[in-house]
Amino acid sequence: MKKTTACPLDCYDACEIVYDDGVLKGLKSGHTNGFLCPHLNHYEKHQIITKPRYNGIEISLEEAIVKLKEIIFLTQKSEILHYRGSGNFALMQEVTDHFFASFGATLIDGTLCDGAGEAGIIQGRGSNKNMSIQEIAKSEVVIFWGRNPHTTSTHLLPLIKDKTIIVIDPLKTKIAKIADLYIQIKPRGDKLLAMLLSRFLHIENGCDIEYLDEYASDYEEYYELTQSIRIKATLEQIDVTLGEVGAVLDLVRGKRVAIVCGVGIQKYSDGADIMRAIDAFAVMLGLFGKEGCGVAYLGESKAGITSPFFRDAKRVSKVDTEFSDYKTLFVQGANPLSQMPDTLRVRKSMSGLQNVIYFGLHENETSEIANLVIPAKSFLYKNDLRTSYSHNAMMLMPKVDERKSGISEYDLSAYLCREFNIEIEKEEFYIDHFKNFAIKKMDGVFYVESREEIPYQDGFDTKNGKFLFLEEFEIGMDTNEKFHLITPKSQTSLNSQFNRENCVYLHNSLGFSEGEVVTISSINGSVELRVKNSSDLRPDTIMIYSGTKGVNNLTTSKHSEDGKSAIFQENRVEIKR
Ligand SMILES: Nc1nc2c(c(=O)[nH]1)N[C@H]1C(S)=C(S)[C@@H](COP(=O)(O)OP(=O)(O)OC[C@H]3O[C@@H](n4cnc5c(=O)[nH]c(N)nc54)[C@H](O)[C@@H]3O)O[C@H]1N2
Ligand SMILES: Nc1nc2c(c(=O)[nH]1)N[C@H]1C(S)=C(S)[C@@H](COP(=O)(O)OP(=O)(O)OC[C@H]3O[C@@H](n4cnc5c(=O)[nH]c(N)nc54)[C@H](O)[C@@H]3O)O[C@H]1N2
Ligand code: SF4
Ligand SMILES: [Mo]
Repeated sequence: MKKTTACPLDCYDACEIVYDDGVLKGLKSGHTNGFLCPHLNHYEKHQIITKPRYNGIEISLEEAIVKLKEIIFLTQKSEILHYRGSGNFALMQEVTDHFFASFGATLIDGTLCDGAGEAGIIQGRGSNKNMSIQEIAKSEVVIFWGRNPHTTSTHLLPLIKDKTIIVIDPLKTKIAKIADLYIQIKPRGDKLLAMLLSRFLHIENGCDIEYLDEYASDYEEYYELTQSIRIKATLEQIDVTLGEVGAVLDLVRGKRVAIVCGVGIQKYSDGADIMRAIDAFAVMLGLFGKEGCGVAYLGESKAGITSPFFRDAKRVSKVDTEFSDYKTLFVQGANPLSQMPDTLRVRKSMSGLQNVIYFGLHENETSEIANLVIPAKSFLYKNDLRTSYSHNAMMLMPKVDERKSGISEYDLSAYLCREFNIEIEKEEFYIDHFKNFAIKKMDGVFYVESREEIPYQDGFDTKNGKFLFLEEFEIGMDTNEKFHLITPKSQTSLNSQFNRENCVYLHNSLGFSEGEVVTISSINGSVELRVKNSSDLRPDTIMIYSGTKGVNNLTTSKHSEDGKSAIFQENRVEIKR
């Protein structure tokens, strides 16, 4: 029998799916027009963990959850850490927070993903409300600024066919190759470029003055700030020409423009300021609150919804978690030994743990070191629902089939709550709680009620309703001779799930042979990888995809200045034969 559900992965598109007797297909009438990406087309072919194990020996699921109970019982509450990742993005995944927080364990906060950019957005606008895919469809010009749509947002592609496309990215992505204008900027140069664009827009009388007077009255002060930038030296530093700056302005002036940003721009300590400077350029153009205009980023997929699972608890950052402060670590839907920054630190910090419990679908670096492995049920075999960052719908994800192996997050939490005398409601109670934030509209689809189709129509959510421009900034670029490292998303994996990449990409001109093994090193560590040559990179930049084993040996566990976020592209690297 056909049943409708939605993809649970942490992806912009949040596809609706029809499940028909073991076959997954995109829902034709859905937000994503009926096609799924390879991750979901091959979803059931990826090997998953079916058998629980303790100290390497297979045990039954019943034995595994009893073992989990014993471990929790025998550890002091203050020595238990619950670490949840974004392997499954649906709302019921958080039910384990309810148990662990009520029990008195420590939980995590901070982010490995979009936090720096989000902080910059909130500083400027007072809130983080996203431009939806439907609004991007109404624009005339789309600027892909540190976003790679052929890999991470394929459902945007049919919507932008006839539009003017500008791409700003150090990597010549597929979209860059077909763009009307492509700027191969130096990594981290975006804040300065955005400020220069604002400055020249003002010089050329291109600002939307009426809009600025009403919603961003400090624009003259901001213009003054942009005047402190030395034009020639800065353009050289970010490797952009004056002609390119002019070309952007020529293409956007008077047009409905969508600036589609990704996480690529903000994997740096000043990621918040970078995002805020891009937002400011959009404000100077008067792009907010209008149809087909605005800035799209990841947004907040849970905007307008309060979680029934939130409890006060001690929380530590997932960016630099000191695992050695704990005896028992419970990892759910995450692979911290690969995806957290500074893997060598993480591994050392985890080495003193008495118990590592891995609760997930696939084997990976973290399941490898776990002494208790509990298989989860995939989204097809449990009840859930989800919202998205790229549109405002709420999608139901009912169980579409039965599978004996694995346990759902709800069932595991309900068991633990029962054993430790913690109250928990029935599963339907929580599903209904979430559903109550949505209303069914004319098209028969549930939408999160409080989310607006076009946000910021009546100004911003700051105290005085006006956009808050940067008042000071640091250049953020340096003269370091080492290579820039970029770590974008791969087409074949979803971070460390599915088929992971295993190479380092170098510019042809560097003279390395295809397949040669090189050592890449930073102040944090090193990794050996095979070379793939590419002419799509800048000669000063090397690329290792997110999810590649060992990539995070190279990255720092420092936080972004704002937003409690990891900064995967802060460190410079060297290449050795
Ligand atoms: N296939 C696939 N899809 C995914 C994922 C995946 O792993 N695989 N991951 C999902 C997740 S968790 C997320 S957060 C999203 C993220 O999706 P995106 O926002 O698209 O993120 P990235 O691929 O990290 O970076 C996007 C682009 O930024 C560029 N970039 C890097 N540094 C800079 C810079 O300094 N300036 C500029 N202007 N550009 C820069 C990169 O070259 C890349 O082309 O994707 C989601 N979708
Ligand atoms: N160098 C570098 N590092 C990065 C990034 C980068 O761009 N560069 N990107 C960062 C970003 S944006 C993100 S979001 C993080 C992601 O990092 P993580 O949150 O660690 O995500 P994944 O690597 O996808 O691991 C997800 C795990 O969830 C499990 N899983 C999947 N579905 C379920 C389920 O239903 N239940 C349970 N219990 N488990 C499930 C899978 O088996 C898998 O082990 O990585 C970050 N790390
Ligand atoms: S990973 Fe993204 S594009 Fe692929 S099916 Fe899921 S939501 Fe759609
Ligand atoms: Mo992410």
